[in-house]
Amino acid sequence: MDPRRLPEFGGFVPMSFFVELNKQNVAESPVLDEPWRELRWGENQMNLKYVQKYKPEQDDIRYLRVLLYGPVGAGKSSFINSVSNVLRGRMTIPALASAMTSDKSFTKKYETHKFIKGRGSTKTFYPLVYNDIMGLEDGTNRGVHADDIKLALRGHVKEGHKFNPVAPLTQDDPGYNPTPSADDKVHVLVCVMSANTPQMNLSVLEKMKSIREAASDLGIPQMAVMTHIDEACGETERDLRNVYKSKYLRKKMKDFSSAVGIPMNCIFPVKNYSEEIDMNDDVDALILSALRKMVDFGDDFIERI
Ligand SMILES: Nc1nc2c(ncn2[C@@H]2O[C@H](COP(=O)(O)OP(=O)(O)OP(=O)(O)O)[C@@H](O)[C@H]2O)c(=O)[nH]1
Ligand SMILES: [Mg+2]
Repeated sequence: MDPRRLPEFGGFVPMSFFVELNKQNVAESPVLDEPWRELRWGENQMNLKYVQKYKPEQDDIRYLRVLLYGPVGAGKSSFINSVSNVLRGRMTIPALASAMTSDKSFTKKYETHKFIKGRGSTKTFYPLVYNDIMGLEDGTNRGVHADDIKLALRGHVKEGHKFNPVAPLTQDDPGYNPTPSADDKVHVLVCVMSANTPQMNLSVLEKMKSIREAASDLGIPQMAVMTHIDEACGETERDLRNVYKSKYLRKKMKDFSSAVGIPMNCIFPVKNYSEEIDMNDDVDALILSALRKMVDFGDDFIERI
């Protein structure tokens, strides 16, 4: 019998129907069957303890300093807030993030963020600090100057210095610190980029490259966090545990890795706390996974200096 004359269809079925059926069967799934990177989702407490207990061994280094840089609006300030939330186990907002989309950086000053440990008379700070910085913008004389970030790497930028995109910091400037201590210097450099943006701008990429080269010359370890993974991939938005199954996010990470030159095993996808009002274990698991590596890489560097 002609397969197109199936009785249940009561007559003739057009061939395009079968072609369509076949297409649906072979339509590619956006997720892999197995994650390409193993993440143990149930180990939050262990990872949290690891980070909370960390203390640099050297006497002259009170803090392990992490410097974040990246394009405007990538989620640098939000990442600091997320780290603070995870360390303190509740929602906090130490770094102001901007809810407005703009091509101009919301963060303008060089600011160190410390995280409170304990309460009342036992109040101290974790020996892990983050420096937030103005975002990199497209074009010359816009956004933070790459030379200013290079000075920050060596500890020459004073706390509270307001970045001037037109004139990078010089030695005569009051914002210049001529005698940085060992813990004014940066111990880990972290690039923050969003998974939810199309290809990165060439001039921003050039700035990132020169910052990376300066950090490499100083031997500073470098890694990256890829934010906005929820907005970039529907499967990951539905369930964060799909992050390492998402073909789209894997491709995005690979593209980013080759564009900026940071190896895949130093790139960590995260979802920042943005619209949640309560803590979430899966959000924490990704933040902690990146945080643990920042502590390890930074500590390795501190051990070497
Ligand atoms: N959905 C989602 N939103 C995010 C994420 N990370 C940041 N955001 C939002 O993105 C916006 C910009 O984030 P910011 O943290 O201010 O970005 P920034 O890199 O500090 O920006 P500048 O200081 O302007 O350079 C805010 O509205 C955040 O709530 C994320 O992982 N997922
Ligand atoms: Mg900011």
